[in-house]
Amino acid sequence: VPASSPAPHVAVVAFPFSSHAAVLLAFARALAAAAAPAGATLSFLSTAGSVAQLHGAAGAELPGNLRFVEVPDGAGAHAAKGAVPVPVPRQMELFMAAAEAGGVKAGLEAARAAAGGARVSCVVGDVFVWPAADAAAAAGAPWVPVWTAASCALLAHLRTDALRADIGDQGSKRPHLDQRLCVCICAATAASRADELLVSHPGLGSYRVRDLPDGVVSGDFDYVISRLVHRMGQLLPRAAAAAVALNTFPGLDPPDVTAALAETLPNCLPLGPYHLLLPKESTDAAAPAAGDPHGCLAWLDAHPARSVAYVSFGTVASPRPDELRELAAGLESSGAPFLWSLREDSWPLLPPGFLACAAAGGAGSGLVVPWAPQVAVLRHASVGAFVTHAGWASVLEGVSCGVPMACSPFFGDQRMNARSVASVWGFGAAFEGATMTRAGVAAAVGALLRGEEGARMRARAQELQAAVAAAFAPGGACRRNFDKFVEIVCRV
Ligand code: U2F
Repeated sequence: VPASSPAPHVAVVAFPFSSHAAVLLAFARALAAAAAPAGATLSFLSTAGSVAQLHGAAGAELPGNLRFVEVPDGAGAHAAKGAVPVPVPRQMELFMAAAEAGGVKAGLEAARAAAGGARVSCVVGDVFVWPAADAAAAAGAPWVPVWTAASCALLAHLRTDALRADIGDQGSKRPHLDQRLCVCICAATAASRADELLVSHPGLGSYRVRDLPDGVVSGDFDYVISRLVHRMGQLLPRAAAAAVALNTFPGLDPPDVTAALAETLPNCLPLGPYHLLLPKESTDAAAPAAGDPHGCLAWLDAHPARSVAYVSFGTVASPRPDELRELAAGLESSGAPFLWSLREDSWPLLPPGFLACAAAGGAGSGLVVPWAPQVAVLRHASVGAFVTHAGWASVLEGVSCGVPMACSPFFGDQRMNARSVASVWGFGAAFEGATMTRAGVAAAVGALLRGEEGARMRARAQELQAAVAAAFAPGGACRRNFDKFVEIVCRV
């Protein structure tokens, strides 16, 4: 930055749901550190609820040049004290309506005020919050979007209109909420073309119609996320001129996916997994004692190498009660020790005596916790298998730790991620039919920990782990792409 130019002021706009905001905050912290020499300040825009959650998270101490700025959540009267909790999809609708009706613009103004009047010179943000593109344009700043999920899912959203024209509406249900207010059902595609490979759609030839994310050709097109990603897919090619950050590393996406994306978005910069962009000290600081209140790492220390199955379904999905019981029984009968991160509101749904029995020790015993420091857990030498919903952050964390996985996708992009894991990359398996049964779980865990197929999957995961390590080594491809990204957002 020339001496006469004002210092860059970068606004980072979060989608304040599921793991999106936490992933973007990791990205923003890395950006703040890298842009500090250019004198940059960063304003991280999210809702009050999300900011409170991020503040509470372990290791979330902010760098001096990064501050939180609140944007409207749109909840208004719904948030009145004592009111019934608003289901998450409704919260998303309210937030997006507010964002479109001037919420992001108001956030940019608040960021400017909080920065002593320094105009926002660049708007970086989660692509989901597409109204940020207009708000940036109105503020005379470029919009540089950050995609948090898989490249193939982005491709499906960019091609939604073409896919609908080809395949039509395959029907099926929308994900529903149970009494725990968690998304609980997978929108299975039952239509006749479900098993067809998408060979006539560049980059999507390895995926079947049934693997496409909800809201592309199946599910409820009116559901908040379906509308959001559809609109985003239409807008992105027009609005994202300078760069698009991708949460992937060179060598992971097959060449046809990369080429198809580049045709629509020529300035993609693969620089993920984003959590690896953080300076090493801060990831280490976020790991043991402070971030591990339930003693997962000490429990893992007591087990032999590659003997434990780690189970987690991310921040939104929960198995149906019947499936939860099957999973519990399957883990017990696998004979393997397991560490299971499970929301506490699901504990009463476990089979009677399961928790006591799991804690008793011996074969098939385990530790059930409401939250685990997942990255540190997956890095631990005793973890040999990962039973996951195939949320994108989890897939990346698993592969960057070289852990093979068994995927039980629930909704959204998870079926597509599971298909990639099992059929494109080959470092895991997917539960076919999308439900977990006792026998299926026991077999999958046993195969990953002890079988020949599991050994092949582990070897494949370790190859990709090495590719991640190379991409993040000094001078590696992700480091170079991140430098480019920093240079773009610091141009004032
Ligand atoms: C949505 O994903 P989720 O938030 O449900 O799942 P992930 O993308 O896998 O992210 C979960 C994160 O939460 C962390 C874990 C991941 O970074 O390390 N975590 C943890 O630290 N401890 C725990 O006990 C449990 C989780 C959506 F549902 C997916 O379909 C999308 O792929 C995803 C990205 O857009 O967002």
